[in-house]
Amino acid sequence: MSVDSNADIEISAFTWVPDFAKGLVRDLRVRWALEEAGLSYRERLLDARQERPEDYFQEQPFGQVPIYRDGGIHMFESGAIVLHIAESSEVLMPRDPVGRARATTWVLAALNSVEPRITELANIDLFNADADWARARRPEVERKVRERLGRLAAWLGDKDHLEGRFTAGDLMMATVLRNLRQTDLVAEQANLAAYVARCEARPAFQQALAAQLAPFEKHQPADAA
Ligand SMILES: N[C@@H](CCC(=O)N[C@@H](CS)C(=O)NCC(=O)O)C(=O)O
Repeated sequence: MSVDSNADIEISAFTWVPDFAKGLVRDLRVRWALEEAGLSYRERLLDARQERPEDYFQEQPFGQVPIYRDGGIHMFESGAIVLHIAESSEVLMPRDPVGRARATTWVLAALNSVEPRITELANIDLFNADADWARARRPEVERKVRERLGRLAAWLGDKDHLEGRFTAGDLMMATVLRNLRQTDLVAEQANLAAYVARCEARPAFQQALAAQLAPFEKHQPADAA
């Protein structure tokens, strides 16, 4: 694993999260990108159940994870961070302008066109499942997610990746689609399910996932056992 307390790059993450969030916290994207790029990083671990330290709001105005620091570079927003890391990695970002434009486009498509609908569904399923408003709203939200996934599956067709080879766009899209794991919506599209599995099978993803999960074991709160 590339977590190294002496590394120049620092990212933030949580010490522990409940089961529904394990493997989905957005530092995973950054860890994965760093693994793909072959870069080591150190962790700043925060307690998700406590107020953020006041100085953390200087790093992330909304108090969320992840942040990224490397020397004078201080960043927040997982999409911006992944694009930044991708600049130094041909694995994540093709060198040719056409390939770069397409990879960047897919990172933004994942975050702007796919993630909002998926987040709305996850908010219903994970936090509000029993609320009357959620029961009333869910079918329409699910329909909209299914519509987006259908279009995405049509784009993907029988390709292995969104643009023929793995890029930061696939990394971002796969992490977004994983937020549907409480549903069968991805499984409904066989090529999408295979696509997510293909991305998850990458050694860099596996290392990133293991690194996110590692602190959770150590910091398990007594009332969560
Ligand atoms: N748009 C932000 C969202 C970050 C975000 O939602 N982080 C969550 C964890 S996945 C968080 O820190 N939640 C705790 C909170 O909002 O206080 C990004 O992509 O970095």
